[in-house]
Amino acid sequence: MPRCQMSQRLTSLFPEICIATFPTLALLCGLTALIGIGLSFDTQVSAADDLNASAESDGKRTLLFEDDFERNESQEQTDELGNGWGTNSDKRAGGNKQVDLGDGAMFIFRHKTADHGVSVTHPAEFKDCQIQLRFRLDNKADDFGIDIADMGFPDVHAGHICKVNFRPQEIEILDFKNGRMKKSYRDAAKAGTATAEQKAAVKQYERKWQHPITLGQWHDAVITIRGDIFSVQLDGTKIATFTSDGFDHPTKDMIRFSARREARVDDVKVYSLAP
Ligand SMILES: [Ca+2]
Ligand SMILES: [Ca+2]
Repeated sequence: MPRCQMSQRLTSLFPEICIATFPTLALLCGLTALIGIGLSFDTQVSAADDLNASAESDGKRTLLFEDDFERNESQEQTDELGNGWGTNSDKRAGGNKQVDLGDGAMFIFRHKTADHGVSVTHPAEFKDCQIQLRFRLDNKADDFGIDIADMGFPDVHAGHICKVNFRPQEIEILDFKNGRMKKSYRDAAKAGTATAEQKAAVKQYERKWQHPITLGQWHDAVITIRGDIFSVQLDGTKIATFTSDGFDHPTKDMIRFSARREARVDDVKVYSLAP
């Protein structure tokens, strides 16, 4: 019997007996319960791995691209990520460097002259997808977002279909297609003419989950978009699931990482999922 199953069985059998009668057994029981807590966390992680492994072996998941960033640029003055990545530094930061390769990871940092947050792009065509990566935030005001776009879709601003934002205290999922990036709404919002009804309507396409994301530590994230369901797993635990029909957009073709200030990213894997 695997250790985790055995210890879970022991904790379910022993509590009344040991607390009521034998102090030594009670101590043993407490230790077993502690081990059980540790193992239940492991179990969550391995359950997620099993799910991923089975999706891949069933041929339902196809790797579109991956990057471990174990390389360096030929110079340190401008962005030079290679491997199909682009950035908005020419357009928004006067060509100043905002994304660095170093220590085997991608470091995103907004230049002081930039008039917009940093965007790091990579083409990826799919309808449903799974994106795995590690990220790190170092400061209270930092965030990191994964934005999914259809660059040719005319009904939204700048191709925005949906997005997840990671902040030190929360995770946010947005259906941009029906919500705040829909052209009709965004134009009104920019012109200052959006009505209270329109503003309230946009809110139903956005959700936030309070969840602490420890600063200065790497976190494993898995986001899955399947049909109209967008889910987020962090450090092996499913944290957020949101259903909205904008996620079911059929022709997504670009992934964009965003950071308002700074973020670090590593071990990116992007898969398309079969229906
Ligand atoms: Ca570098
Ligand atoms: Ca790496």
